Amino acid sequence: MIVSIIGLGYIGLPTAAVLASKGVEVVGVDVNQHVVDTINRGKIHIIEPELDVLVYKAVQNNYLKAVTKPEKSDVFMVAVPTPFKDNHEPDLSYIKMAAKAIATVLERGNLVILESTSPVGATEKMMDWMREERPDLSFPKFGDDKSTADIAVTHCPERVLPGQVVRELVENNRIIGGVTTQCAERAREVYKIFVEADCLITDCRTAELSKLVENSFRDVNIAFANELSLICDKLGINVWDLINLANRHPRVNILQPGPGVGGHCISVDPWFIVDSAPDEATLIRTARLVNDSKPLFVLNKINQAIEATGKDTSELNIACLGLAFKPDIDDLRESPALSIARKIGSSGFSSVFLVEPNIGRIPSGFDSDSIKLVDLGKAIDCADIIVLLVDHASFKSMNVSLLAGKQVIDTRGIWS
Ligand code: SAJ
Repeated sequence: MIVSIIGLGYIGLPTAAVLASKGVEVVGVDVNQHVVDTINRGKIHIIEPELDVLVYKAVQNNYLKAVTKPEKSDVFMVAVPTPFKDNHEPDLSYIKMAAKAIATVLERGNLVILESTSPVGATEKMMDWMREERPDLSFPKFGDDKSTADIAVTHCPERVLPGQVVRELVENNRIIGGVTTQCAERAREVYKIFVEADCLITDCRTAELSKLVENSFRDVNIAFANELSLICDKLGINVWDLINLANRHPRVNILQPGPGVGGHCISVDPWFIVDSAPDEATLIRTARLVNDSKPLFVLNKINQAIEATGKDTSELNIACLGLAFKPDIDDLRESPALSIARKIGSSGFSSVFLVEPNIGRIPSGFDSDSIKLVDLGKAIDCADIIVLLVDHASFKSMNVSLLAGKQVIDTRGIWS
């Protein structure tokens, strides 16, 4: 069996490597030539624990190769981005491109699996885009288990946690949503090769919504914690102590507040539900707004810290600890830490020290010579104001006495 994986990003590449490690011949497809060349050298272009060794071995053993255009295969897995447009409407253009590219090499008996997080109906749209290109092939009809078709189509949303992807790919339960039950059963055979947990069969629409609901559940819960942090700030109460105490109740499990919610999943997916059911999804929308307002709260805290020094901004050095959207990864997508740091970068400080141990150069959006990417020691030494934005391991383990005499804004509560 040859499996092609379209999109070699945070999900596609680990999935390709895990499948290859089970002795499956995998073709990774990505439009980015640099990504393709990097993988064919046995290297990786993202930071994810254990992935480097897995990819190196897979390429060495000839079970994984990367190409820029799809080739004939038995199974096609689509793991491309599904961002939203300016009005929070889902942008399915990457899925459309992938569908059209796959269609050129599709053959009778192939299975196409959509893994990208998608609004309800996207799997059937993907099928329509393939059908447009290949009127010679028959495709299944939603829910019609009696029909037979040349191509099987399924939605199997990825549910792995960045930072633990390799382990979770194998250990997490998997939802397999077929256009028909037969389609789902075909896909289950593929996932059973590497998934040790349950592969749960449903239809593609339920699978689509289930993924969105999981991330919205987490977003709503983080919004609750973030709202508590605002309430506690107003009432002069330490929110971290409060949450620790409340969580000692047997049925309470409050999450942690922070500078906002980032990443390409939790800050995006709830909008797909809001877009599909705007009048009904009021709590889900409000949670998004609460989480998206948190960076502004942090910027207000920075202004208070400036005032407390009694100096002008232009006389002060500030350090931003962390730019990634969460600890110990290099992923900057939708990162509230990055957006806060960019605002700080254009606020007229004498120097802005960025500390992000997981990246090698300053990201875009920092245009002044006064902004430097430095190590933790230098930043702490030189800064008057220290803003902790990400709870990276190296920040948690640092000597807190070095912060004495500085204005400190700890958005993650690691030093509180
Ligand atoms: N965050 C908080 N407080 C918390 C937990 C998280 O502020 O208590 C913030 C993080 O700092 C980060 C954001 O939320 O900015 C999201 O981080 P996360 O670790 O909650 O989730 P992701 O985006 O890395 O991965 C999520 C996971 N979904 C759920 O846990 C329901 C993962 O299983 C999904 O596969 C992934 O989204 C995805 O790809 O959709």
